[in-house]
Amino acid sequence: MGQIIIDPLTRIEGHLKIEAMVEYGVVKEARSTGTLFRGFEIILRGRDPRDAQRITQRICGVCPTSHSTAAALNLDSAFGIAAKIPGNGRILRNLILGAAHIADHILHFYHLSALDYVDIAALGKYEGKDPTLNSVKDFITRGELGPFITRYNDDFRLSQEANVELAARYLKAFEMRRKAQEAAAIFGGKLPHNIGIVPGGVTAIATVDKIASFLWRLNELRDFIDNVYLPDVIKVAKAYPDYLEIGAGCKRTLSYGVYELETTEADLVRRKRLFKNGLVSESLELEPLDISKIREEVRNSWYAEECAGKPTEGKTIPTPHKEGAYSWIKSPRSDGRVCEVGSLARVLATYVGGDPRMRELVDGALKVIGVSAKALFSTLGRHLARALGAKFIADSMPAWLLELKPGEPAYIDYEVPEESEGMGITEAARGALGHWIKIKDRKIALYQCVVPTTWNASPRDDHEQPGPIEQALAGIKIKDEKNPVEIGRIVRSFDPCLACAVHLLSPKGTEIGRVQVC
Ligand code: NFE
Ligand code: MG
Repeated sequence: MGQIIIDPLTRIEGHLKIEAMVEYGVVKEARSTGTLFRGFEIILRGRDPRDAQRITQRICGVCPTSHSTAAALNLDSAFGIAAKIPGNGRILRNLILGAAHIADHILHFYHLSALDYVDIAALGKYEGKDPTLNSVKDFITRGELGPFITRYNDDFRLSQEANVELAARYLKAFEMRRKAQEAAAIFGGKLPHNIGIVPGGVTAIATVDKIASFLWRLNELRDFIDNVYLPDVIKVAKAYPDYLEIGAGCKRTLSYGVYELETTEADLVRRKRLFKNGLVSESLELEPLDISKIREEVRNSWYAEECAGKPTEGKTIPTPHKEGAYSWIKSPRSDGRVCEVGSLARVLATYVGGDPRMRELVDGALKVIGVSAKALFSTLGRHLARALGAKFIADSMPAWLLELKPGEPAYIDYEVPEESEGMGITEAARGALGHWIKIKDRKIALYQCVVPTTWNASPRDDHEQPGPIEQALAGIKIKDEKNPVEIGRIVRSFDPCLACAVHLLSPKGTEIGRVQVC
């Protein structure tokens, strides 16, 4: 049996190691390892609860807006104001998060994944007049392929023209991400770590100028999503149809739902949201979300056994020499079951939940590609779900902008309670994101995050069930073990973020190897 080790797997955020055992060209089993401990939540302990909004954003440079949203919802609930957020606050939160998600979806397809499918070296033979493409051509023909090199690949299937076109869009996508980030900063104050989303609402006031400024950026983004991003994903899906069949993994998705459509309901599981919550299996049935069933397991993680449990009981005692363990990531499970999170999960929950606009979007795209909804459980199904998710949110935002009441407050004040508990569940671009807090003496006694990549890149659990990425790799054929392009494509479709996945808490003073965490 051969072994393939990719360490680190690049063009993702952070430090992921993938090991695959291969027999006769087929992956028998795979292991996903988060190789770094970060000890992030320790910083929160003993602090003013309001610091969580600022500090948890620093878990990640890619999805801080999602962490700020989860933290604000968590604190709203702990402060007893979850059902009192003003309408403008609800809408502005949606707009800031939505713009950040759009930037993130574009990042994932063009800058983190497209080079698995698009041969950017085709620009070396470009003969057109576009100055940007010619500057990249000059760069490439000088032999400076560095930023564009794919370590593994001999399986590019697009035509020369399509490669050049997609390469041009790779460059255009930078500009689009900037526009989306600018839009988020209009109400968020700044990006990547916004200062607008706070417990109680949003600090910005909606003015007609700001609304117009947001809207023209949004219009450009919608144009890009409709006429470039979604068609490009479909083009890649048609050229690589086998990737609509492989990389499915556990075939059970979990969504918390996101984008508040009301704030009078304090219970986040019952609250109406644009993307629905719930679990979806391969048979396309929607199972209700039950937060009480979520537990993190640690048998194969470098943590003491007593760390297994619900997020509200979360303990994290690092044991770097634990026998048999192989990751710093814990294994979240819902009722003991492995679940994939991500845009696929929220698109499926919304689609199976019967949202007419989502049904039209998904069915339309599947028809153009010529596959059934089951193909969504696949490598390129994840990319399609990202693009469709981007369109769904972008198309929802103009109406929200019109709902804003210029000049009216977006924030209510509150008291930090002596003692309380809270939960903030939302969706980051990469999937279900939850924050939990316990407050004692007006200080943070416990802060726990269960993060999308903790689900997706998790190691085997207490019952030795492999995590979603591990399952997605098992059984796939590797054409050339020295060039395992299949592994990169499948893993990147999950868009792993290891910085997020290993955010975990270390008890003060714990010794980790020779590093003293305090
Ligand atoms: Ni660091 Fe993150 C997102 C969160 S993934 S990117 O999206 O939460 O674990
Ligand atoms: Mg955690």
